[in-house]
Amino acid sequence: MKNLITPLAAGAVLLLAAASSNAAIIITAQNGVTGTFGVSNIDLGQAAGTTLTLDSGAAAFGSSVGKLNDGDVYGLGADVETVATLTPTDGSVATYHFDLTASPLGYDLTSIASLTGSAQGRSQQVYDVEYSLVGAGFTPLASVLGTLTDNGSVGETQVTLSNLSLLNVSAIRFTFHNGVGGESMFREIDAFGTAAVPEPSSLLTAGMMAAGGVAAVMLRRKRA
Ligand SMILES: [Ca+2]
Ligand SMILES: [Ca+2]
Repeated sequence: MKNLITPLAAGAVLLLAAASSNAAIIITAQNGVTGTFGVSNIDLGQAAGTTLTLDSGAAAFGSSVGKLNDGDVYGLGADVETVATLTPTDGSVATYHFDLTASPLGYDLTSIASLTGSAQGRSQQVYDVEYSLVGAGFTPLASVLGTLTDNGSVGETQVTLSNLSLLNVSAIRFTFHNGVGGESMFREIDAFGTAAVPEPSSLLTAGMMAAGGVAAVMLRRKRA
């Protein structure tokens, strides 16, 4: 089995290098009235083993970080309430940690969607997002600028970061900044992707090495 592990690990390193230089991200922002946008409850952010932490800053006005990945937008409250949101203080940091027990190679991330909704002028989105590959530290991915999003006056804003092509991701981290209305009311952040699988070339290499090992053993047996 040792032969199998070594080439897979080498293949994973190659994937990581490719991922960090190939990301051609597309950021789109849409504004709408209350109820315009939906959220997912089957995204990676809500996978069974995913954990979500508020690493620094605070959830203001009775809000909580867990509202980012509960698959719900307004809960039982009205849109003006913060209880169904994470309303992060300026500079707050929140991180999704994906389940590396379920998928040791991490996850191939395709898109991220964040939704704000407010009747208090708190729907503008201003944040930085970073990603971490398995076994590595955080790397900046993108900055969502308030100029892309709603001016904070009405309704909802959905921001989508697509075409990510990030392989072997273990975590994504968000640093939130105040918009024109002060702290913004984030109602969900969805992360979409799939469990990473070894590259076919890695499997081929592993298979060839395994076959080579078998051939070598057969050769030794023949000679013996
Ligand atoms: Ca979700
Ligand atoms: Ca939510």
